[in-house]
Amino acid sequence: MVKPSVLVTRRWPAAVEAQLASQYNATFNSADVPLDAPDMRDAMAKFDAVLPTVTDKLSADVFDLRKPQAKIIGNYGVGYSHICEASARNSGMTVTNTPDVLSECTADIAMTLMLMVARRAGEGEREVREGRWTGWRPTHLVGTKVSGKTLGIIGYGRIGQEMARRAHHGFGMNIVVQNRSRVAPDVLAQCNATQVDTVEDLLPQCDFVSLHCLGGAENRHLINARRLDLMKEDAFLINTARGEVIDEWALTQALTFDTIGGAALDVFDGEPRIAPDLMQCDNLVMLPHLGSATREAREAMGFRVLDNLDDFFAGRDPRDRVI
Ligand code: 8YV
Repeated sequence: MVKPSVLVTRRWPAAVEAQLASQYNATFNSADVPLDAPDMRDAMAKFDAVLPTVTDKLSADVFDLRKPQAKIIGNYGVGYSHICEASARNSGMTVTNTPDVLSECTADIAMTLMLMVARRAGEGEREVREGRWTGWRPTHLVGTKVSGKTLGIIGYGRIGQEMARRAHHGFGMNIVVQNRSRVAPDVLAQCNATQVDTVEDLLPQCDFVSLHCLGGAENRHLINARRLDLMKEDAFLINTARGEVIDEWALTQALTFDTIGGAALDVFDGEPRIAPDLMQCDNLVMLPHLGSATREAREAMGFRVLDNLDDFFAGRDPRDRVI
């Protein structure tokens, strides 16, 4: 049987690339430079499967082909707001993602960010490295206690629930949840969490707010100036979801005028470009999209894509089919 042709748009962990090479007629991007739109269109016209990441924009024009060869887009990652859903649906292509295998590691990064911003770890690190540390004193870089505080979680899917587990069972935090659908009582009970109906209900009660909702058009600027205003003036905002969920201009205003305590971001609108104003905010921690960046998670994500491909080309419905 002829092996299906597969394009892998970025470098993947070696073990996964080896497996892909043995099972498929695989083409790898050895330069690891993101594909531009014409290259991506080209890929859709030539390969049976295209395996993109968050750095590939699969907008409507990429699907606008008379006769695409691609039958499946096996996304490497759980979020797929970089793929135009309507166009993918119209084209009849199957789209899969990689849930579960990165939930713990992404929640770990959200915890890292929460602790870093509350305890001013970013400021401290910059001070030490820049040779500005003058020694211990009782008033030096005094932060905010995390244990026992109230954490609001917007989006109570797999990653939101992992975040709650860490915060509640590890740090004794009270958990308040906002989610687009009703969360089952037994799931809430695992972390003694309370669900509220709206983002407006959640924000004023929380010392920390962590975003775990979908990205894309439906949640663009979910956190805007009006909602930032509803946060306590010493509360912290954490984002490991997608950059577009926060209106970054409004966030810069809130950080500059201290209307919130601080923020910590792993994702940015238009990343890897960072809005210059954000760079000026000392009460902000920034990481370069490290949510799933562990050896374990990145390998598991790759093997999960392989499982989805194997199912698809064997005529089965892939377990992680989202379109
Ligand atoms: C991935 C992520 O590494 O899975 C996601 O949605 O945000 C990241 O952790 C990235 O999307 C890879 O495509």
